[in-house]
Amino acid sequence: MLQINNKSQNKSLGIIIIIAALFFMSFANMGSILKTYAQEKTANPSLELTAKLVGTEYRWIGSNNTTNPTLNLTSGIDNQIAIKSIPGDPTEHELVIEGVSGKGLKTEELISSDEIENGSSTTINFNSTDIDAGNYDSIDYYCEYHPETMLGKLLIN
Ligand SMILES: [Cu+2]
Repeated sequence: MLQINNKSQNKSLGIIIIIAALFFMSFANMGSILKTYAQEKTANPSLELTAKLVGTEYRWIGSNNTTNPTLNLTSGIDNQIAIKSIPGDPTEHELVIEGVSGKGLKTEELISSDEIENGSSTTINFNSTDIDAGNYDSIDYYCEYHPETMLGKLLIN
């Protein structure tokens, strides 16, 4: 009698362990699903640059108000980068993306946008499969007309 009881207790314990394991596995899965969702949600708004006069210098301002932000791009997909100008500001801006190699000595223009001015905006598509990212030490962006003050980095993850 005691032995039967023990066996059924062991069986119940086994079932409880399996249920607990499934429970935690689904939780772990849920975490990664939520994480992926959060990354997708935050990926796009960060790829927005507004040309703004800050004091006496033009800067690229990111969507979360950062100056010349590092743009985090996803490899292998089209990353849309939007650039905007401020209405009433007649100064022209143009986004250029370049690959930098040879310890900063060699630069190669990869893409350039249309010009924006006076409230207009445009987007460019950047897909890492279109370029050989391994050829470059870094990939940078800048404004054709204000390359000293409107510049930043692209990170491809
Ligand atoms: Cu500019």
